[in-house]
This record gives sequence, C-alpha cells and structure tokens, in this order.
Amino acid sequence: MPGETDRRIITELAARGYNADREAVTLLAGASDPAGAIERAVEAAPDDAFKISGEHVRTLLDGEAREPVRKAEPESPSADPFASPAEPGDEAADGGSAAPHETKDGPADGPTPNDPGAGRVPTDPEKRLVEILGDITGQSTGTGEYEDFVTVFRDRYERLAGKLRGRVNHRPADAIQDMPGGSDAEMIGMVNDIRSTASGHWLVELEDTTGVFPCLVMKDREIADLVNELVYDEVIAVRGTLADDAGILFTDEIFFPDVPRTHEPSTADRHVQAALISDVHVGSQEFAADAWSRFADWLHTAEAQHVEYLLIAGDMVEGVGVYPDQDEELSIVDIYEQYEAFAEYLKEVPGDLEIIMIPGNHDAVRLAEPQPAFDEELRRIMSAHDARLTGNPSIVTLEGVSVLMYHGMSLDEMIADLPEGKASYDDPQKAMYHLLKKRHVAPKYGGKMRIAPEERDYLVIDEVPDVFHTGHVHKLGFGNYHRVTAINSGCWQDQTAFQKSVNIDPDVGYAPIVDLDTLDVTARKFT
Ligand code: D5M
Ligand code: FE
Ligand code: ZN
Repeated sequence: MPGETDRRIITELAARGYNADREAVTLLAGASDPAGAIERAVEAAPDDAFKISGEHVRTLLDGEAREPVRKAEPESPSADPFASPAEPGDEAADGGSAAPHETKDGPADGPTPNDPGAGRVPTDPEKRLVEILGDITGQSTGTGEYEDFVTVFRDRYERLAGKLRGRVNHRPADAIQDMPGGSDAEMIGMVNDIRSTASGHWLVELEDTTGVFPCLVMKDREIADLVNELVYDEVIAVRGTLADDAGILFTDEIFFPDVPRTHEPSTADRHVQAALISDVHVGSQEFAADAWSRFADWLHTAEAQHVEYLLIAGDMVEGVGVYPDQDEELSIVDIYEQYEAFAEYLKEVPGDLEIIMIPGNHDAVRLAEPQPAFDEELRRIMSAHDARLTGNPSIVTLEGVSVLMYHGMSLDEMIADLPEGKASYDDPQKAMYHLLKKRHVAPKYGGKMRIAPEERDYLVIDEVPDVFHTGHVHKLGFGNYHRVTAINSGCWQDQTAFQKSVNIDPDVGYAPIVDLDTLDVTARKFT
C-alpha cells in the first residue's frame, strides 16, 4: 500500500479536482511545507489542466528550500509505493497451471460498401434491454481524507477475501505469529511487498487487518512461476508450513480470487450484436476521421442490421494537457469544442443505436478511478442519439449479457509489471485475463494509477461479467478466460509523435462486434 504522505498529497489534489504525475507527488512530498506547496501548485496550475506535472511543481519550488530526500514514513508498515516490484526471473515462463486459454480470431475483411438499396432497417426498440450497475456516478462519498483510503482498502480486502474463504481455512496474521513452528497455516492477505532473497527465492509479504506476515516461495517450486504475476495490493491466499522459529511461512500453494472454471456466461435470446469501441480521440490531428466515417456508413448497411448496441469505453476526445507537448498535435484546442466535434461524429452512426459511453483518462472527468460519468454540461453537448453515460468502470447488461466496461488505465502497469508472455501490448487481452484472475480492474495502487478514496472499492470485480471490455492501450485483442470474453478495442487515432517516442504502434479503425446470442467476436477493419 502507498505511503501516507503520498496518499495525502494525492487525496488533497483529488479534492481540488487535480491529479498529479509521479514526479509531482514526489516533489510535493519532499517540499518543506507540503500542504502549502499543494496550495501553491493548484493556484498556479493552468485553468485547463487536470493534472499537476512534475515540471510544474519543479518550477514552483524553485528557490524554495526543499529537503533533497523524501522523508521516511515511520508509521506506515508499507513499502515505498513507488518502488518497483522485484524483477521476475527469466525462468518464469508462461504455462503455469492457471495460464489463461486464449482464442483469437483474425480480423475480418474490410467493410462492405454501403449499398443504398439494402440499408439498415431499424429494429423494434421494445426488444432491447439495458441495465447499468456498479456506477460511481452520484454515489461518491470520498471526502479525500486519509481514513477513506483505509476504508477503501479494507473494503477491497473484505470483498476479495470473501471469494477466497471457501478455498482456505485462513488465520489472521497476528494469530499465525503466535502459532508454533512447523504448523500448517493458511492466510489471506494483500500483497504488501515482493522481494527476492540472496539465494534467489521469493519473499512475499502479506498484510491483513491484523498485521503482516512473510511468505517464502522457493525458486525451484512450480508456484514460483506465479510470483512474477503478483502485483502490489492484490488480495491472494497462501497455504504452507511455518518455519521452525515460526517467523516465516514456507508456501506450498497460492490462490487467486479468480473466475470459477464452472462459470457459464449468459447469452441473449435473439440474434443481436454489439459494437465495442473506445479511444476515438476527436480533437487530435491524428483522429482517423475517414475510418470513423467508413464505420458509421457500414452501420447503416443491411449487413450491420443486427448491431443494435454501441459501447464506447472512454477517450471520446483527445483532451488538453494530458501529456507533454500535446498541444502541438491538437486539431481543436478547446475541450468543449472537442466534445462538440465528437457529438457531430456520433451523429453519423444510425439514430436507432443504443449507445453507452464511459469516460477515459483523456476525458474531462476526474482522472482518479472510479471515474463518474460525464457531467451535465458534457451531457448536453453529447446529447445526440440520447446515449447513456455511465461511470468508469460500470457493468452494462444488454439483454441478459453483462459487459464490464472499464477504460483500461491499469493495463499499462499490468503490461509493465508482468513478463512478456503473460501480458503485452500485442496481446492486451492477456493483461485483462489477469485482472479477471485478481478480480479487480486496477489492483496496484500508486505508480501511474490514481485511485479515489471511497467508502467502497468500486474497482473490485464482484460479479463475473460475461464480457469484459477495455481500451486505452490502443491495441486490438480478444480472447476467452474461463469463458469470459475479454475484448480490448483498438482506437480511432493514428500514431501520435508522442506514441512514436514511446514505441506504441496502435491498431486503428477496428470495431470488434460481439454476437450477444453466442458471444462470438468478429473484428471489422475500417481503414
Ligand atoms: O493511451 C494510449 C497509450 O499510450 C496507452 O498504452 C498509454 C500510453 N501512454 C499514454 N501516456 C503515456 C505516458 N506519459 N508515458 C508512457 N505511455 C503513455 P491514451 O490514454 O490514449 O493516451
Ligand atoms: Fe486512448
Ligand atoms: Zn486512455
């Protein structure tokens, strides 16, 4: 879990409507008067900024006396929230017992030209059914106090531990500390630290509401292959034997909350389809307007007759001030004008479509997750087709098929932390499998992820969805994990100079189409 100073800074900024990058938080934490520095940073922030950057804080603190090293946080038992987890060993390859099964169809052929003689015939809207659950909008109780972090982590622990209790007969950390050496013990805890020992074994420190306990995973055991997929703050269970001095648990088994293998997805009662897209990025010079228009035209054809739902998983617009020098690549510099332009593009799709949209990190909504739906002003601008606007994440049920919509900000960190074979930009669905396995859309706190303190952890995947839809990484990928259909939906933005600099090669102009009666997926290409 993150250090208290960082949490405070993040919550203080969130309470003022800002997020900050890692460097900014570090600099503010190191300021001689962090509270004052936060005030000054917010005051001096540009009007249109959603995020306080390290550069901004550096400029501000210039001339002010600043402690060169971040203070230790003696009250916190946590590890440095910004330290990276131990590097997984090379021997840790894919193919562990829980390796997700994947099926990936190749993208289908290009669009069929619009045949004006055989257009889309609007279906009977009475047949449609949409329910929305798990949306933070209007429910936010977070006051930005430190206590809210304690509450949200406790809620996460309780709810995920509930999924593990059936599999282990767990004892709290403080009870395990009192058990005699050599006893068998089982514990459910949040991953607090992962270290490699001098001899190459793994020390995984688990934390529950009573304390922490170190669990040793021997490097030559089969379960050692699971250590490289652990991330900080996820909840797991372990089974093992206490060492003679009872100070450490020799771990034999690791359990994840996971999706039960018996999971049976629900399907619709009729042949009806949903198009799942994300990352439109209107307002960027690289917005792929032609591909978008081809997609919209195709939706008007008879071939797209059964596509009655359109789900958009965030990043409607390019936004402003999202990354360095972004303004040089904007075609529309005003955020509201970006939404107006997006609304015009949305009008190109058939008016009878049922549209559901959640925000992403480029949208004009608080960056910390869970993100509430677009506000009233943006709703007014995007009123075309009477779209339903809900929070990130949300569970949207379409004729009985539940779709967990999540923009996907945590995917970058999953891909960075997990070995290539277990998650990569080329196979973003594999990173999604791990989120399903951890039953949390953004398990790791700190780093790049901003998590808003709330009374409840809205990011826990309570119910197993039938379909999991994310975007954000701008890569197309889909497959199945324990019969959940995971889909990451490409983007509508050509490679930006910024993406080029960080080696992101986007999949532009694809629309994955899901048959809601079979859950089959076909990706259509519109470039
Ligand atoms: O994200 C598009 C992709 O670009 C996604 O994988 C994250 C990556 N990205 C975005 N910002 C950064 C920074 N600052 N560093 C590295 N990678 C980044 P999007 O949300 O559309 O910008
Ligand atoms: Fe995006
Ligand atoms: Zn994004």
